[in-house]
Amino acid sequence: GGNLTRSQELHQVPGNNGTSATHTTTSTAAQRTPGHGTSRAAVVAAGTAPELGGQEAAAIGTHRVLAMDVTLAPRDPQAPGQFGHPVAVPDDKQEEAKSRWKEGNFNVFLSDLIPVDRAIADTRPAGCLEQQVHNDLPTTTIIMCFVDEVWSTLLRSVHSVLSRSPPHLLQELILVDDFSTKDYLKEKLDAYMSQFPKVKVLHLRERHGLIRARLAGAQVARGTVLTFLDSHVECNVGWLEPLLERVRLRRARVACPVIEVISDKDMSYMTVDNFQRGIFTWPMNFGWKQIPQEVIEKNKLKETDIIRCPVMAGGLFSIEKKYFFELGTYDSGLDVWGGENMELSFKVWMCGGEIEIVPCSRVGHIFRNDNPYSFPKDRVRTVERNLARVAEVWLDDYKELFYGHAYHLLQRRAELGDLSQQKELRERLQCRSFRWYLENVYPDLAAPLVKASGLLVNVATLHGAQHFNYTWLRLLRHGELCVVPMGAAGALGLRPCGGWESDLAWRHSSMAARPELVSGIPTPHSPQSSLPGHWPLGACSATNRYQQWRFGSYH
Ligand code: LR7
Ligand code: MN
Repeated sequence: GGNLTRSQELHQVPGNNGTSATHTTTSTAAQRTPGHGTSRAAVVAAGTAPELGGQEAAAIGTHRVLAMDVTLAPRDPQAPGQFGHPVAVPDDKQEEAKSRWKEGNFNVFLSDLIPVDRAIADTRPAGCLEQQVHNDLPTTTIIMCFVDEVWSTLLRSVHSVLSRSPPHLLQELILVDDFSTKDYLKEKLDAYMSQFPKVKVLHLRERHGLIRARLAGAQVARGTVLTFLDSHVECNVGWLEPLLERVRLRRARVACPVIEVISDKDMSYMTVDNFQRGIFTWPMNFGWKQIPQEVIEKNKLKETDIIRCPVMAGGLFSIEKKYFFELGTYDSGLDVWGGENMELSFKVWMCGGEIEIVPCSRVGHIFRNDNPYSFPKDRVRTVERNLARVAEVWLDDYKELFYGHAYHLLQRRAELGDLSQQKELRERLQCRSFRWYLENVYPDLAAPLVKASGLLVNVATLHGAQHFNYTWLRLLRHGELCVVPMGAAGALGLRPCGGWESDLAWRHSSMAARPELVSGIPTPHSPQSSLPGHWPLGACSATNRYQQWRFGSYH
């Protein structure tokens, strides 16, 4: 939900009968954020699989990706939604469809209408058909957690795995029922799944939340690789082998499929633009970012090239089981939903691994505007707390940027719980700094350690004061000293900044866009000297030019 909506140019896949393409365009906050800094995306976009050619291929044994597919001969070619085509709700069913929407926050009526084993168009780039994978790929356990998932949607997810994964690679599919309340997800689900020997249903006896539910699945998994999926997906043709191939080639690697879009409105299967990286913007909002055209051209990137990502979306990925446990899995202090993708992404990169999107692996996912299940505690607070835990453990000094963009969380640091185990883990794994991550993995993220700096000038008097840094924690900082109100008269002085006390904070608004309108720093009634000194404080006023200050530069 929320900022996690996959939104970008969406292209309806032409079906077998040549249906013309429709285009939907939406945009994310992340995309609307103007790009900062240089576009050195090439650094993170390069790095294709070493192709196995000639001799090596012969020695190890490789084959083309097996296209386990029902697309060519679907059971019922005339059924609605077949081939991933859009479906319309009949006029006389509009009310019903509308009333059922909230069962899953997508068009549940249509999901029930289309076959659970429908065909979808093979959306892989053409070059994928020629690619080779090893004969001895590792096996995988697929872990699909759900709470109150829509019946037909859950079944379609399961069928897509079973019918499009080579059986010898599928160790098992574990459905982790995170204490669902719906009756059909109890005996009826067990009975249905009993026809598939590889499917296991694990009913949790209390709500674990997605993060701990995944761990419950991981504990009992027997495959070499864990592959996590959401419970409203459709795996596309040949989706599994390219993921396992990447993990086989390097174990310290998380391989993600391209996440395509199953429309929440008409259930059509839509492909997405190529060359998208998983990124985040402050304060740690996940998003997608297109690799700039010039970078694509300069590096002659092909549609089939592996794309290295600063962060992953979180729901769909393969990771070697042993490696996942070496990394300490997820921080089990994370609650219910959210932020775990950031945690694992930082951990993987900073502790020596890498995260990639594998264009020859494609899985559709129903994107919806809101979670259809309830949160044990407040949703926003839960996610915010999770993100703050991640910031505290992984961001070093850059956590100030996180708090600067989510300032209200500064007051809630006491709620974060014990972080010592996570910090110890980071020590033990000898992980790199966040600065290293920024420089090497995500160089195009704007991450200035202070908001503004330089000569602080009063707009009314044009009086230039000392050089100050205005920090994300809103301190007016000069080296180790901070500007503070002093004495009863409310004049200013300098004092050691100390830790994270917020009583030293100064409000300074509308900075970057129109620096001449900055305001909020102290009211000087009788301006006489440089800061600090005789600048008595007064109530904030939008018009008092003595309260308006400008820094030398804004970052
Ligand atoms: O308490 C819960 N218990 C669960 O078992 C809450 C959720 N779940 C299940 C749920 O039924 C679903 O199958 O966990 C899965 C993920 O929950 P969603 O579908 O509500 O999440 P999402 O798709 O909105 O959000 C994305 O971010 C989440 C953050 O924690 C998870 O990492 C999701 O897996 C992730 N989904 C994807 O990456 C798919 C692409 C979306 C994007 C971007
Ligand atoms: Mn989902």
